[in-house]
Amino acid sequence: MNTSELLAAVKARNPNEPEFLQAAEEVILSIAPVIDKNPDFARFRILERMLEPERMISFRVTWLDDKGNVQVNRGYRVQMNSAIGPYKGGLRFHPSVTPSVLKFLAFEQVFKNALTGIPMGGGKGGSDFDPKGKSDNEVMKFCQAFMGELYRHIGHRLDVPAGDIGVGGREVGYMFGAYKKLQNEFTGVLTGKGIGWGGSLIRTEATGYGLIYFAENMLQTKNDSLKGKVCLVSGSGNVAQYAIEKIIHLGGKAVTASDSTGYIYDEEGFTKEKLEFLKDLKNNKRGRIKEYVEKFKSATYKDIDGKADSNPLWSHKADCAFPCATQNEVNEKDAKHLVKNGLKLLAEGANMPTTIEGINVLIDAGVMYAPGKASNAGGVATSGLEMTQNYMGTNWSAEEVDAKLKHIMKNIHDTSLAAANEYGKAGNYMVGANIAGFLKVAKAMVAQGVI
Ligand code: NDP
Ligand code: 2IT
Repeated sequence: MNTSELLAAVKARNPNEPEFLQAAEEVILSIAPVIDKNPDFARFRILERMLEPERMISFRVTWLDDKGNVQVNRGYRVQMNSAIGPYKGGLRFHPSVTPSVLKFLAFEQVFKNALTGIPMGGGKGGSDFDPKGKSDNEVMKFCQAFMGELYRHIGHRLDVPAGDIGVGGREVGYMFGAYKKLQNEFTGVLTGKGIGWGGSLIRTEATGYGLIYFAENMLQTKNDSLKGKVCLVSGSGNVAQYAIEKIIHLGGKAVTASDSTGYIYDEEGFTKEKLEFLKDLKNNKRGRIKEYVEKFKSATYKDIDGKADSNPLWSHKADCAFPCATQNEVNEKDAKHLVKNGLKLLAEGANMPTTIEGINVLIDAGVMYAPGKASNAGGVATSGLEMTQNYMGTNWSAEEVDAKLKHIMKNIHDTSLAAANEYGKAGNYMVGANIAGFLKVAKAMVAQGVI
């Protein structure tokens, strides 16, 4: 099958799955020269097999809300690929969760996890449950009902879920408690656990910190750094918060943050004090980003209309952009605004936040562009370090974990650049990350035979 035949076959086989097809197309186009060079990969139909989940579980989740009403949600786990290790990847609780969204996330996770150098396969799961506006009790009831089915399909050597949108420390705690009770064993079956019961220091910070380490590595290739750079950040959850924190540490200026209703622009930039306010607002009070401008008068707030043809957050002048909210939040028009304003670098904290058209605009304009599967891999890499600590029955210090994280991000950066170079696409981190991730998994699949 040549590339266009494969693309057509994947489209025909996965109708109504736009997100999955978007992620698949990007990879298929990047990998074509690798397949041409390695006839075994075509003969063993490696890419076709990677595009098919090894197993996909879908289940009903029934629970009682605070008023005593019965609620019904859908739960899923996509076990995409286990060639190089147990399935590994987060759980997303958001009303927009569909099989297409989870398949795209699981597919990207396979490449991302391979890039970390830690033996982890790829998976993803979640539910259309919306934690927003729910009481703690309702979130606990839902998590227990969700784990009431999921526990049969996971295990510390089989499939190790973690957090993603709508799933943070609170949800991981409730799910871990439910798993432990049902399975009657204490193992590292989830990552992102609390410190003191198997969690790793720096896991909370890891995705945001790793993203900014990666960006710093990119800038260093041009003898540049984040110091003094004006940065646009979207989102205000786990990834955005720690991206902003590391931007501050490295002397950059983060001027925006957002949630699904709007964004703030603070010309003076985030300080430690402002960031603490944001963390408390989002993590403890579970409030809206709008409240930031009531406290800090240097900032302005604007609604974001999800249906508009561009997002005003990306129309501000900046050197660097870090989308850290969700998929397809930077489209072609947004990318053009960024380029017109002199953007130097865009590194993805979220998974697939830039559309294919948006990526093309950035790359054609010479903007340094890092795909999420490389630049946000610090989260899952540190989950891998959490698994290792759990297997060993030990805890590493924050300094040790942070040093390992930095080292892993540098490795991913260098490996992606080297692969891009080797295939005649110098400086193209997207093609490089796809090729390097693919090669590792593909070689394992060839070695393990037709299964
Ligand atoms: P959180 O739930 O902590 O935060 C998500 C943020 O994005 C919130 O500010 C949320 O706003 C906003 N958001 C969510 N959905 C939408 C939407 N449809 N439109 C606009 N804004 C939205 O999630 P994380 O920070 O963990 O995840 C953010 C991104 O990073 C995701 O793409 C995730 O897959 C990716 N990622 C996460 C990793 C992790 O370790 N957590 C690792 C690697 C990638 P609101 O408060 O209104 O919902
Ligand atoms: O998208 C991701 O890499 C995550 N949500 C983190 C997954 C993990 O297993 O830590």
